[in-house]
Amino acid sequence: MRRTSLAVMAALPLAAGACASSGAADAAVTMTGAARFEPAGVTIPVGGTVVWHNDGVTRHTVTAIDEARAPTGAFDSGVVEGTGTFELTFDEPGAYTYTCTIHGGEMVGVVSVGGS
Ligand SMILES: [Cu+2]
Repeated sequence: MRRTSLAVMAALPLAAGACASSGAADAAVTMTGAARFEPAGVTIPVGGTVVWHNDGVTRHTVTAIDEARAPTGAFDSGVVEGTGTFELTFDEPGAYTYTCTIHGGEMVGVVSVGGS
């Protein structure tokens, strides 16, 4: 788990520069022009922060959904423009499935909080 966290932080230079602060990201997810969340699954500790980064010009959202793929309202980034980021801290343990409302079912990810 720890090794994974370090690896994803290294892939996000902007966040890595803020590692010493309490606001450092515990996981980073890239939103790609191919309509994927990469990696699609991340695990963070309770109270951990995930940063999503849009690596291209395609617009995306990070929107929580339930098993029926319906929005839960738990979180919604709104539109994240190309090269933009969205950051969220998870204070409750659980598995949070999310999608991009622009690209739909093909673009799905999950954040596992306190899963280690
Ligand atoms: Cu998208």
